Amino acid sequence: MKIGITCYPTYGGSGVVATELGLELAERDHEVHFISYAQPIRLIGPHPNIHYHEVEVSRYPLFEYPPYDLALASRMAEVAELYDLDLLHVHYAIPHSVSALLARQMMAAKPRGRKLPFVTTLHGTDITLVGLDRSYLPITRFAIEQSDGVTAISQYLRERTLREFDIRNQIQVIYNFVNCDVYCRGEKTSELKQEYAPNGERLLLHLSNFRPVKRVTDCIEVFDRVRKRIPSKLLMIGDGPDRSRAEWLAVQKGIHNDVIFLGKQDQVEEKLAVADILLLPSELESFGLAALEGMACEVVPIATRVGGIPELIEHGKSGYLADVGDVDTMARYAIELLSNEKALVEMANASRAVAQSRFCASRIIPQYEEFYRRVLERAS
Ligand code: GMT
Repeated sequence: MKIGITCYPTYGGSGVVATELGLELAERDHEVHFISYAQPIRLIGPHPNIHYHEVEVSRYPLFEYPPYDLALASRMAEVAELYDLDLLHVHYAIPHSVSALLARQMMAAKPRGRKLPFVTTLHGTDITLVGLDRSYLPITRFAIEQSDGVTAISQYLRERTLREFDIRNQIQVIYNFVNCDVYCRGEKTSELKQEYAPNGERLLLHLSNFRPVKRVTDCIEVFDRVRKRIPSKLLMIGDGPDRSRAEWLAVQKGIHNDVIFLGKQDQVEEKLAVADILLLPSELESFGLAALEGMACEVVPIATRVGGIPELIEHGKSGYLADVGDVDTMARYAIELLSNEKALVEMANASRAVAQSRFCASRIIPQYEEFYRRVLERAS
């Protein structure tokens, strides 16, 4: 198939999923065309089946708000025609599904009008935050309803979308995935562990875009409690609006020398694999891709019992769940686990087993391929 993929290229889990999906599809001999305003961050190195088309947005003085969604729609239609795309797959409803809808109409209106179906994948904040903003709700609902196929990344998100948007589409759940051959402990793991924990300290880790919904300061609170009992360090990977609040809190608590802010990282799997525990204390998480990536690397997740996280983590078996803001309980789980090597190893193995048996790319990508086939059949 020839598939056009659009996502937010530089920020957030939806862009990561879209990029990894494109890479996996390209490996399976599909032709993939990324259409976006910047090259997706995880799209490194050339691949014969991957093409990237940049969307230029002109900054004419009259445009106080440059119309990216229109430029995107034009580019989608252009690329679809030039490269004879079979379909578009947009990640994150706003504004991508609206642009795809326009591109579909542009293609249909051509003299030898042709079909360009599009699939929308809902990721989370496009529904739970942005989509419910009154100014976006009607257009988001309309574009979802107009999609030729809709997928959501958890049951939670599917049900919430159907309920709150009151739409009649079928929404298929296709979970987030991880390439278990890439996300695993490897040759470099112990060398890197030695670098961050030279005296054999335990390693806790957080990975996100540091937005308020991630509650990054809770990571500092949890770590502060753990560190009082167990020699340990905290690795903070990523960047975003709440980073400086977290840095300041670490300074105020006098623990900043043991909290390592690494910023945005390439080859995130190598850093993840060094950790014992991954903290994900989010206010809301429609799936929790970072937890899954950690689990594939045998890192035990301690997360909040919100959104789609319980679909991934079974409390007490493949990680721990606590209420939002309950940093004492999260710290207690971490201390208990880090004090019991046997329990830690067992749970780390259980985490990896969950990633392998339910969420590996090899299981999930065929679901997308099948979904595309059905959409194309219906559209023909
Ligand atoms: O929260 C983020 O990291 C960004 C956001 C996005 O859409 O870019 O992530 C969402 O999509 C991820 C991939 O599907 C999910 O694993 C995250 O749970 C989800 N984030 C939220 O729901 C807050």
